[in-house]
Order: sequence, then structure tokens, then C-alpha cells
Amino acid sequence: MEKSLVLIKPDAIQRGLAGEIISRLEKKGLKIVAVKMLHMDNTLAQRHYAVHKGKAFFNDLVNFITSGPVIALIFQGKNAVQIIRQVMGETDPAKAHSGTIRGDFGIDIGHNLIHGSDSLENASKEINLFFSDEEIFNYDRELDAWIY
Ligand code: DAT
Ligand code: MG
Repeated sequence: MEKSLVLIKPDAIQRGLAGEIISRLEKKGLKIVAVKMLHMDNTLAQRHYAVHKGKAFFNDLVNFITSGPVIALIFQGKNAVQIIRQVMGETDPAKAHSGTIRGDFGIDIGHNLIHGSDSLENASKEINLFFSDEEIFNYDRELDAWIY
């Protein structure tokens, strides 16, 4: 069972889309095992987006992600990393297919509503940035035994 980090970004919170986004991932079959609201500071933003340091959009990205509160979640499920990326859609909402979160609700690459880890390795790193072990829940759902 994979775990992946999701951030509901400040634009989604401002637009009242947090519930819609969480609901889509939940309905897909992924299990919420951790959740918190926080306002990311510059240090956390730089760490989370370290791979993009030096790129032209880096400062805008850090300014945006620290511009207001986010909701951080860990979703767990079979192939969670890849499935979340599919439900999110492509990075640029203008190119993301309809039916995806970014395709349905976004138009601007700088305001694309949701973050999801792009690999199992990065998921593990990102989870450790946002959550301690005590904040991550291990529980069974009855349907896990027969669907997943
Ligand atoms: P993703 O969020 O799909 O994993 P990414 O890791 O390549 O995309 O980039 C992180 C974020 O940076 C992305 O969600 C939005 C922003 N970003 C990426 N490419 C950009 C660009 N060319 N111009 C402006 N912002 C960009
Ligand atoms: Mg990424």
C-alpha cells in the first residue's frame, strides 16, 4: 500500500474547492490517513520545492504556496502516487483533461489547486516534511479487504 502527500493549495482554499478536491480522491477509493491545515513558511516551502530551486518560476511558486493556508493530507491506497497524479491532471490546467481536478477547475499553471507527490521516493520525503509518525493513522476499512 502506497502513501502519498497531497496539498490543497491556497487558491483552492480561497475558492472553496477543498471539499470537492478531497471528495474526488476519497471517492476514487483512496484512504485518508493524515490531515492538517497549516500556513507554510518560507523554509518549509523552499524544502518542499527544493527540486525547482533555480528555475524561473521558483520565487513565484514559493510566494504563492506561502500566500495563505493549505490543507495537507496523506492518502493511502494501491498505486496511490500514480492514481493521485491521474486524478489531479497535468501540471498546466490549460492542458489537463476535463474530468481531472486541474482540467475542471483551473486555467493558470501558477494556480493549479493541488500538489501530489510524483514518486514513491518523493512521497516519503514530503510526508516527513509535513507529518510526524504520531499524526499518521493506521486503521482498517471493511471494504479494503474485498475491493483493494
Ligand atoms: P506538479 O505540481 O504537477 O508536480 P512540478 O513539480 O513540475 O508540477 O512543478 C511544481 C509547481 O510549480 C507546479 O504545480 C506549478 C509550478 N510550475 C511548474 N512549472 C511552471 C511554469 N513553467 N511556470 C509557472 N509555474 C510553474
Ligand atoms: Mg511536482
